[in-house]
Amino acid sequence: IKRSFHKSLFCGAVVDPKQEAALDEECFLVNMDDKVIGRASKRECHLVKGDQIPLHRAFSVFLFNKNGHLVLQKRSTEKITYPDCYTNSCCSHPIGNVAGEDEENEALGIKRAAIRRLNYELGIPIKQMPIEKLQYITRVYYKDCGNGKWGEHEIDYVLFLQGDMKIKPNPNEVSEISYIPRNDIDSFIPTLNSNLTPWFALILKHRLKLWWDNLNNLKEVVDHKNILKL
Ligand code: DMA
Ligand code: MN
Repeated sequence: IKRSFHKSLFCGAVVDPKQEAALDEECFLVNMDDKVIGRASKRECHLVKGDQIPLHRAFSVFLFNKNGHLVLQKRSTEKITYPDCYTNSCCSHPIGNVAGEDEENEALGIKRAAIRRLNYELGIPIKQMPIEKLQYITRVYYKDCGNGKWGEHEIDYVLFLQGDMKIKPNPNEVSEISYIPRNDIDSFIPTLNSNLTPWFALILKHRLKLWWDNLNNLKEVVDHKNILKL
């Protein structure tokens, strides 16, 4: 397992200005069938009110190198939701103000958003990520109230991507990167000194190994019709 770290000077007592500014981005509100019913700021979409959080559209990228090792990221201390948690390679939301991210045909809008965030969070050059290389696996529904103030309630598009990408993590987003071989995942997770994000924990528990075992045969596991409730 290959790991690389960087230290943050951020103390967590105040809100990081870059993360604060991003709360004004516009996410897509959806119903339980993933039909768009409106838009709301990233702030509104993640604030827990009682036990309610607006349901919105998101994506989770699982990036593998040529050897099939999974890129695991640790979220930075600066993140407002789930800081310092270990999670899959890259996650975010399609954004209303970015042209084309509302395109639903073949999940094109989601794939465009994923390329934008892989470039921003992991520093992967856009040229290394032709859109056809992103494989849309399925959608996952989940809700988690996080720390009671900030949480998640999403229909999450799972995307797989494989290739030897040049990764240069953005320290405002990511504090650590590891490459995990398939056979080491079960022994590696318990050695981590911090929590997993709830969505990564759920996907890991219920589906990831099945999908990973089919990395060279993803057609077998693709389901673009149903939304998996985890
Ligand atoms: C949100 O991820 C998406 C999922 C699947 C939880 P995130 O909190 O990393 O989004 P962002 O990077 O835009 O803050
Ligand atoms: Mn979200």
